[in-house]
Amino acid sequence: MSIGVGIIGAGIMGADHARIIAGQVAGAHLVAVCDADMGRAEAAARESGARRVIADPMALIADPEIGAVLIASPDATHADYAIACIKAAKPVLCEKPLAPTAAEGLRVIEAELTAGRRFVQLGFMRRFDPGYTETRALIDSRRFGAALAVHCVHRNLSAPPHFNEAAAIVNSCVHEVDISRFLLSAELVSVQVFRARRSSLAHFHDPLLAVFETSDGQLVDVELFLNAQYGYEVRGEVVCETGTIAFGPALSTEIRHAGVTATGIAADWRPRFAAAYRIQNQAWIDSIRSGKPAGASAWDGFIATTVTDAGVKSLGSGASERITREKKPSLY
Ligand code: ISE
Repeated sequence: MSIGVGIIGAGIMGADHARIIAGQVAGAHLVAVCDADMGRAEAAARESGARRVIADPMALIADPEIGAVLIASPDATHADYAIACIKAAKPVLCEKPLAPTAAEGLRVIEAELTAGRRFVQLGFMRRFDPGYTETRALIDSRRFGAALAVHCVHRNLSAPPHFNEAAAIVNSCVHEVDISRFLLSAELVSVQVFRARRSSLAHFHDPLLAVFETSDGQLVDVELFLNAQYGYEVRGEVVCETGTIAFGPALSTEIRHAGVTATGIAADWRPRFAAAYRIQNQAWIDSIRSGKPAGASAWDGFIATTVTDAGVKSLGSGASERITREKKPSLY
């Protein structure tokens, strides 16, 4: 039987997920969309063909037609909605981050522990991007020896007006936190954030440079430039003992004309990670049907918040901050 999905949040990601669930995922159908802005919810429902618009997120979670919930509302609301879904025994795909702080993220872990079951898949979609999965398989094969260091580039066209330095860590850099753990199969033990010379076009100190140290002694550097002006670009390179592995950007056509080579650059993450979102959402639905969890767990989301907490602390102290090592419950 097809799983009825309800989406909380009809902003840029909620609307995109509505399109993906309605048109690109097998075994599920979109029942309803919810947003504090009814006009926005109606527009997303119209565009995706969702039958209903529900004003209250808690009513959406309780709705008997809805078997699974996708949370794409503002970051600060993720934990409360995820906990409500766990209490209602409904599987959740929750956009990243799990929460803006570890203290809030921990509440979701406690709710799953109380329920004795995992309900949450975290939307770290890069884990499903073909470039990242291939890179991880190459690292695991040790074909080029051990992985020693990773360089990451994370650039956005421009940051929204509500963004600041802390949001750059909590909302954007959280992807590199998760992908470092995913690619290297290691935990992060420290983080230090540096401020580069500030772009005159940014409304907060941008770009930032973050450096993580892993439990295996590897270093990961991340250039976070959220007002790069020219487009959206996410890529990186893993340095191994006898070679390097570069990942991203997603390939598009390359044009050679009039003495110039040109490739398109996406304006935001949706086209760049279109395959990742589609594969992620299908894996979510498949995992509900099979009972076998897929992708990042609430635990992965929680661990990421412990790192971003330390990153925000480093913004204040200017120093390298240790990350508290958490003991993983057997549920995960
Ligand atoms: C945004 O929220 C995302 O999740 C994108 O993937 C990321 O690249 C961007 O920096 C975030 O603001």
